[in-house]
Amino acid sequence: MASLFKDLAKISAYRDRRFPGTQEEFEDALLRSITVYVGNMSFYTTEEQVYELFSRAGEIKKIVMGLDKNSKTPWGFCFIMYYSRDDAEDSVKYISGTILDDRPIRVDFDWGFQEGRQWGRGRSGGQVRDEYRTDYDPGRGGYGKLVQRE
Ligand code: GTA
Repeated sequence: MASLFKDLAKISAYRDRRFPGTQEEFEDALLRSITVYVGNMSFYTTEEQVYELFSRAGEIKKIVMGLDKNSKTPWGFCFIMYYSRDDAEDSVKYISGTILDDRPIRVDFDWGFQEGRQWGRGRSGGQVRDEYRTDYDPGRGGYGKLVQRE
């Protein structure tokens, strides 16, 4: 395995509160996973654009676009499943931080896609962190949802 990702502290800052296992199992899943999560995407970015960029790291098995629970439309994140671990690692190493639709995207190892994980978990239907956002971000629906309600 590539040495960069032997250090668990570097592998992911994100912890999924809904992972059905121990911390050790979670870390083990991240080290073996062939799935990556992509965040900070524009709501307007399409699956075709994601495919085009991420297939540069290797052959893609499947893409699942993240959706708003209410509108069922793309909501700025997605999961990408590769066929090989090396390709998933390349995607985190080389594509994270690059620009897609004028935005720096974040690519993170993911423990594995399961049905239901494509939905935003925020009370508004979108992503949790978008609810707390206070800046105006035209690519992600304007102000954060809580600010919009004030
Ligand atoms: N692999 O970084 C990630 C990642 N993120 C951010 C979401 N997902 C991710 N997967 C990987 N890496 O399947 C996945 C989730 C889920 C789907 C949608 O995307 O596993 P979500 O973004 O709507 O919800 O998920 P998630 O991930 O559960 O929320 P998050 O960002 O961790 O927030 C958790 C807690 O932090 C909440 O209790 C919230 O109250 C609090 N919080 C988050 N952001 C803020 C903030 N800015 N201010 C205050 N509190 C905050």
